[in-house]
Amino acid sequence: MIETCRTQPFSGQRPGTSGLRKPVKTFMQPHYLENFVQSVFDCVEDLAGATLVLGGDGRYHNREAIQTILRMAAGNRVSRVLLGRGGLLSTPAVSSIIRHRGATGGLILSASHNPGGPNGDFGIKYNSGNGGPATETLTEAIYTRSQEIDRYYIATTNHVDIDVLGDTHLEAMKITVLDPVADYSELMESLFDFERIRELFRSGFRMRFDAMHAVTGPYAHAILEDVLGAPEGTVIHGTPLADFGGGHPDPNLTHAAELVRQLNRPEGPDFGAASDGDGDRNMIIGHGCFVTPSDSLAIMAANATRIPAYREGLLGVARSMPTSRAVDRVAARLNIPCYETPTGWKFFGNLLDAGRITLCGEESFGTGSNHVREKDGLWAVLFWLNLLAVRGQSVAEIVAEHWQAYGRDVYTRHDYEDVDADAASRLMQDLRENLPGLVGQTVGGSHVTAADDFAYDDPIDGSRSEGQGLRLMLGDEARIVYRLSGTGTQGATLRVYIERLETRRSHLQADAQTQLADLIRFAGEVAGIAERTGRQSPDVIT
Ligand code: G16
Repeated sequence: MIETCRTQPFSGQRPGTSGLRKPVKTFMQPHYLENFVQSVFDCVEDLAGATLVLGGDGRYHNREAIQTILRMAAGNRVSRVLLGRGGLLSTPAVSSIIRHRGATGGLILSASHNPGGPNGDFGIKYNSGNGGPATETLTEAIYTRSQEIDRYYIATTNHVDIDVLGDTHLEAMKITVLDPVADYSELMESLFDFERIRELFRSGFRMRFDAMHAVTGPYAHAILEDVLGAPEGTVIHGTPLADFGGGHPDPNLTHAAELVRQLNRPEGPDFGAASDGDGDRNMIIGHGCFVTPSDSLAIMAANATRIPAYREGLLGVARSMPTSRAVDRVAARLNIPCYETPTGWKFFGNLLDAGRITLCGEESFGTGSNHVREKDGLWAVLFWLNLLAVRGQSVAEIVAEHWQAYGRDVYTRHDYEDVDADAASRLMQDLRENLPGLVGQTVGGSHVTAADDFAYDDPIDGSRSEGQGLRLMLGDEARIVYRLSGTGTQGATLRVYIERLETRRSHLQADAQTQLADLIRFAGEVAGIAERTGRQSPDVIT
């Protein structure tokens, strides 16, 4: 039976950089999840009779939310749901299933790299028929709907078994429980030279992949160990846990500290990688060598033709605005276009769909290509494995050669987390007003040559996105960017991105914090970070 439940709007259901993310406790309030899901359903065209993909990263509340969404999908006359077994699907796997099985769209349950458990975060986002995150136009429509909603539709059936592969029914709706890994693994095999990677492992090459007790565990065990023959033990923290083992599933130098320690030991492995809660982020490290996400994107672009899927060359590349300009230098040399978009994977979708770009990436540990419409953690790891196998060099050697050829965009990001939200927005507002006066000032020998509030005009659909981050451009190809994160759930997170091009060979390997010290100091002073936030230093440095 389908029931119509009366409800009232909740304030604050506006999707952020990537869907709606809130503390689990917020999502567990009666009607909270239902209101948002119904708002999505009310905005998706041709929902009745549609096929949807559904899965999440396995965090606390995932299984309960899946049951609710299944009953609501039946209540809204969806004809079929493709569901990952146990409610698990990585974000790139959802994107791939939507595309390859011709689904109308999909719902992903994840708060990405945010901690899980009863006191952690939960999240939900809708991906459209191209497999990519809903556009800003759609997320705004969903938000508007959530502010006027007064009813939702739900089947009264009790419980669906989500752990057994195969078909079941809920009212008239068919539910197909899929192996979460199979389709994705096949797609990866079609892109990379798996035989070459097998040879690499056979030759004694050692790797550690840290799944951080999140969704990529089953994918990494299956692909790296079972299919590619990496020795057992290559994948660490490979069992998804509802609270990620109490950890923070964010693949960076702070939160994947154990992996970093292993790679830095003299007898440590040759290659290390990690992924986040929902499997779309990646961190790449070599033996004693961390590859910044911006450099990783540039190195991938420069070497793409060595990888089977990209042998024909790249149509173009794109990066989010705060990502370093390392990839721009590669694009210039390859004579291909390079687009600069706001933060958020959704801004790459149109460029990928229109065939303007093949590779794209962000400083926030995200890289991807036109094979899906999400960033893809394991894809990036396989790309690097394939590259290491073909070049027969270490990660450090590949990075060093790249810097010698293109220069090094020395880069760092400083995050101030859980800052008072009003103080953070005043800081940004005042800085915005002061931008014109900063032009012409000199800092540590560099001149501020331009300053603006970044806005993006989408070349495909003509939409304009304003207020996407404050930029100070300096001489010597230096830059400082300030943004407020759109993914945090506590107070505000201020991100400051600092970079400068280094071309002197003797300085290429120097420590980034030391090399950028003058710019870091200037960035703090200009925005008054210490006085306004009460913080003397950032919480996370990457
Ligand atoms: C999301 C988005 C990314 C974005 C990142 C950080 O990633 O998909 O495009 O770069 O958030 O955004 P912000 O700087 O606003 O916090 P994920 O992995 O969290 O879904």
